[in-house]
Amino acid sequence: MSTLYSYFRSSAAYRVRIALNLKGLDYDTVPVHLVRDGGEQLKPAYRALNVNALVPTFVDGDVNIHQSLAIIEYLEDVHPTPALLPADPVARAQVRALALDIAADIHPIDNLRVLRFLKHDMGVTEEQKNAWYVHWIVEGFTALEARLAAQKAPGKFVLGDTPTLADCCLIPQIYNARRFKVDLTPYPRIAAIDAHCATLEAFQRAAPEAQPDAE
Ligand SMILES: N[C@@H](CCC(=O)N[C@@H](CS)C(=O)NCC(=O)O)C(=O)O
Repeated sequence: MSTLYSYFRSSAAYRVRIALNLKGLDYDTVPVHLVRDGGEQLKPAYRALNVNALVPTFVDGDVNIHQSLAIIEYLEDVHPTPALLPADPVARAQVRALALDIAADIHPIDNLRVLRFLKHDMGVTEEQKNAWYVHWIVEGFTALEARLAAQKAPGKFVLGDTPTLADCCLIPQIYNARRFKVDLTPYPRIAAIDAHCATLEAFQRAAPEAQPDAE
């Protein structure tokens, strides 16, 4: 059985948990506490698995893959059905682009180590740190909502009526937005996709509160 090194609140690990569940794949969870004792991700034992000191890491026998999107694309290659990327090249590129809007352009600037650096090394206040966090979500969600609103045939998910890599990225980012009390009313399409995904078992089982290390 494969193992996912995860943290219940990690949105990057949450993406992979959704993908594993959508594909019906069993896995073991090894929690890596990102806060306790200065952060278990920074300890030698975890760095030996993933020198980046970030979760998730996916391990299956000799296979060790880091980066949530690379893990999901690996799962897609090895277990192609149900597909998380459309077959059509244009739709495939669009799904990847929407996933990257979140995973490359919103999430990294709001990551824990960035927030820690802002607070402890740059001397910003807690309020300024939170304003930074919310700012990048609002920027990203405003653009994403505009893209979703412009779709000619809006579906239940980010693109169409089946869940894709883009939904695996969006739902955890919405969880983060709620944690930081971002008002979601300006984003009705995003909120509708979230509401629909919340009815599905694969998303429910991947949620932070359903994890063995949930606090
Ligand atoms: N691009 C990476 C991001 C991984 C990442 O930033 N993980 C966060 C949790 S969501 C983390 O481990 N943060 C620990 C830290 O910042 O020290 C991926 O998609 O896997």
